[in-house]
Amino acid sequence: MQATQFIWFDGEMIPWEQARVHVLSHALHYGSAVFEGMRAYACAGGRSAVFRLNDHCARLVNSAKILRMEIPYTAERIAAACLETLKANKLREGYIRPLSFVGCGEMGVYPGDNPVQTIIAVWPWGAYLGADALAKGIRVKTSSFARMHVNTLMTKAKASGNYINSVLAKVEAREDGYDEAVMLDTAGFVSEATGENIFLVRGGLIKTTPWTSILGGITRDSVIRLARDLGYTVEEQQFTRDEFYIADEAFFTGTAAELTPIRELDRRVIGAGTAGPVTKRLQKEFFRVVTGEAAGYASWLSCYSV
Ligand code: PPE
Repeated sequence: MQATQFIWFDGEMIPWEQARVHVLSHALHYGSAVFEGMRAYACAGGRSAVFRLNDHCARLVNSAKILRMEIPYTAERIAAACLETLKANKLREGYIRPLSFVGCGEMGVYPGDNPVQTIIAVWPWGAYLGADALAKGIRVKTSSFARMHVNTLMTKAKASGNYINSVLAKVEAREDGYDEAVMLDTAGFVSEATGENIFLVRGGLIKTTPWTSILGGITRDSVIRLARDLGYTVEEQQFTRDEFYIADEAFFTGTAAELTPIRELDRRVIGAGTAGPVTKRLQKEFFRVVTGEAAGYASWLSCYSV
């Protein structure tokens, strides 16, 4: 990770290397934290824009609500602080990571009155799944780990503790020579990847997993809207791994992964084994939208200049 200068820490802008927490923080022991990931893109005329800033901050607050954690800031305050942090670091494009966590106080599972602390860090972040991934697509594997059951952990909360399931799957996939893992839900249907939602294209129809065992991806929501605006039919429907094998095209969506084509699942080549035409069209449109080049999506962009 490429360090920047300042981290926003409960209302103060402090030097990156001084942003420390106590080792007895509740979140470190029990995973009691919620976070977000956003991207800022450089636009024309020296301006920049954070993609769907307000929606991400609203999701952060909702994640906390699900966990019964009280963040002492509104979504609006956190959104403003994200822009302040980008400007303080003079970052024209990069990744934004707000995190609210249960801090230090009483020890034990019950979080009690331990303070909820919030940080916002920003840093430059290139292609998440490797330099070639966006152009050529990636190789993925069905994980031996199931996505957590909807009553085991709350999949709609972007909660730190949930990510141990992702870490297990990601490590397995990488050690087995794949770029990413596809996880099935506990009923056996395709759910999501370790940090991405999943789309298939088959017979001109676009399909993505319903909002059940997945995190409601903001990129997913954006791509559904873009695809429909381009005239495609998009269905939110369960599908199995073998439907995935015989798809014409497949891709992942996520803030970090953006829109990454999938060229292989479990050693079955998907379609032509490269980014397909629908994937490429949506990818192109996505990058036009996030950089402010497509008309009609201005409400998704929070502009700033450094
Ligand atoms: N599912 C999961 C499990 C997930 O973590 C993400 C984002 C998504 C779907 C897509 O959501 P959205 O970004 O709103 O479209 N994963 C974040 C964390 C990546 C990381 O390595 O950290 C991200 O993409 O920022």
